[in-house]
Amino acid sequence: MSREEITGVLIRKLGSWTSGEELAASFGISRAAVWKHVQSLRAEGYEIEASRRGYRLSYLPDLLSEDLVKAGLNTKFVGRTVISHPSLESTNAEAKKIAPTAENGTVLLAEVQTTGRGRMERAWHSPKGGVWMSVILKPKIPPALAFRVNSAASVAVARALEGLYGLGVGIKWPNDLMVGEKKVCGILTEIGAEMDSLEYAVVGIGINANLDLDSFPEDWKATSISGELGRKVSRAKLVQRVLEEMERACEEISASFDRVMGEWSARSATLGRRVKIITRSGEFEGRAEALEADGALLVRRDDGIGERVLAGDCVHLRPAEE
Ligand code: BT5
Repeated sequence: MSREEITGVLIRKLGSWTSGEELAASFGISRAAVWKHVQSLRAEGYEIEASRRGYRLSYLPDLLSEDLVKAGLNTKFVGRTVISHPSLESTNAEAKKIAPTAENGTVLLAEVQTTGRGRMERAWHSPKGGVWMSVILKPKIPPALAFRVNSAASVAVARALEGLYGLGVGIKWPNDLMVGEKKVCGILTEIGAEMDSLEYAVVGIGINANLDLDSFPEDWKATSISGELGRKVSRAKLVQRVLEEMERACEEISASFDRVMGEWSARSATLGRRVKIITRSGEFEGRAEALEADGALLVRRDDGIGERVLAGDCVHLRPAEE
């Protein structure tokens, strides 16, 4: 019997009473042990009333605890193991440590990251209220196709944000999720690989969920879900939906990647725009013309030459042309 199972029962019966006797009997433990679990849940912020009728959960805290993320999660393998930390330097750094031995679909969460990272060693601001998460995936694909995991993740988060909140989400190449011109989510995928096989992919997802953006520099052009909706959202529900969509998109990685690519293109906030591309070897401007099958962005320079960009930064210069 685990605490997780008791929480699961209380969550399913949110707002109704369950007798202590019934809980004790169904999990084969004493009533005193049930009471101990209830107290530890209360200490975490769950509001649980106790009376002669038993226990009644009346308030779910906005926590990314293992219990809350797993209760009602509808996946086969993503999120079977969930590890939650109050604070970590970076969920990606921690995930890479455990990835070689972790099971496929393991999820790491932190309420706060002290040194969250973006691409190219940039800092990712990760205060309380966001979703800072890494998912360890072990798809059976060659390392050359690892970019597919990244595309699948952006499509998955976009599907989740749209499905849950009706937010129109665009994907800015390579994989920033935008509401209008503002960034709501960043994704950083890191891999471990042998010559011919991918050992693991750590997909780091940072979603500005319930964040007040006053502390964010204006020039980051960031937004948050709560800022867009004017209300806070349940982060546990958000994580669940992202994990469900991730699993679906993962299954499409090998079976029907065309569908992911099609959706990635259809959701692209970059195609058709004038962009500035910044790579390690320099920068240039042009018009973003197409997304290619290997994830490259095809940019037509002003002198007519087409450039395939596989890695780098892309700055949107003007709104999409009609
Ligand atoms: C990204 O990098 O967009 C990838 C961010 C991935 C973060 C997740 S959180 C869980 C996991 N663990 C980690 O340590 N990381 C991953 P990039 O495209 O390089 O964008 C970074 C830039 O975005 C920064 O230089 C800032 O300008 C801006 N920025 C930083 N924090 C932000 C935030 N919370 N929201 C919006 N923009 C932000």
